[in-house]
Amino acid sequence: MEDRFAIFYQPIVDLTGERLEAYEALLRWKHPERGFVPPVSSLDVAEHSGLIIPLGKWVIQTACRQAVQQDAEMGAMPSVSVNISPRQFEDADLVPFIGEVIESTGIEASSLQLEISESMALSVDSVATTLGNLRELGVRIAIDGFGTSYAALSRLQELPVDIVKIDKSFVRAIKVGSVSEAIVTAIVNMARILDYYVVAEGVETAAELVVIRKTGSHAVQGYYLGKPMPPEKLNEALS
Ligand code: G
Ligand code: MN
Repeated sequence: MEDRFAIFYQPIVDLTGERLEAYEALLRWKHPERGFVPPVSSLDVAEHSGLIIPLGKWVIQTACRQAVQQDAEMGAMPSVSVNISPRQFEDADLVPFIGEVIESTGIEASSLQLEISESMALSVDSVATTLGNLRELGVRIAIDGFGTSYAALSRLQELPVDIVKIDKSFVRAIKVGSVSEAIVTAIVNMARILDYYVVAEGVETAAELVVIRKTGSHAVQGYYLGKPMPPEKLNEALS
């Protein structure tokens, strides 16, 4: 895998202290000519062919190993957040595998976050059981793309979830006094009532950050705060 793929990490920053809370592990494909590219189309192929299972396992394993290494080098242990695809989520081996990775890498279980998309959380029947089993391992669960199926909040509420990541589409070009500001504020309020830790993703400008601060989110992620970067760079960003 190492010669064809790499993991980049994107900072998730605390709103009040601008402290690094976590970083999201994002898969990059080493393209022979174009360099590192987000493997959008190949991920789709991987998902449909079942290759996502070994690839996804490699990402979980590598991200946990690098997080422990980071901790040893920096003495700082932000959480690492890993995306789980629908196919991976339905794999019967997911829960035992994550248990093994926690054991073998020595990562603090609470420092591992698993991101599952909101649409998946709402469509998979066994979601509550699997999330419950994962939570028992001590990992934290994040809902990615939060707010896109807004009407389904009552269903989400029944699931064991710790973190919600407000979808980029709400954050894009948000302005003071705009309708999107009102929508994000409403989503954040609702999420806070349910006791979720709220991350606003896709913050690209200083102006967007100013508005997002007012909405009451706990943390932010986006190009303005930091682009996905290789682990060596993250070390520099941490120091
Ligand atoms: O689905 P998920 O939220 O995991 O998507 C993460 C993707 O979003 C990554 O490919 C990452 O590079 C991209 N991304 C991260 N921050 C921003 C941003 O500020 N703007 C845009 N357009 N994309 C972003
Ligand atoms: Mn994500």
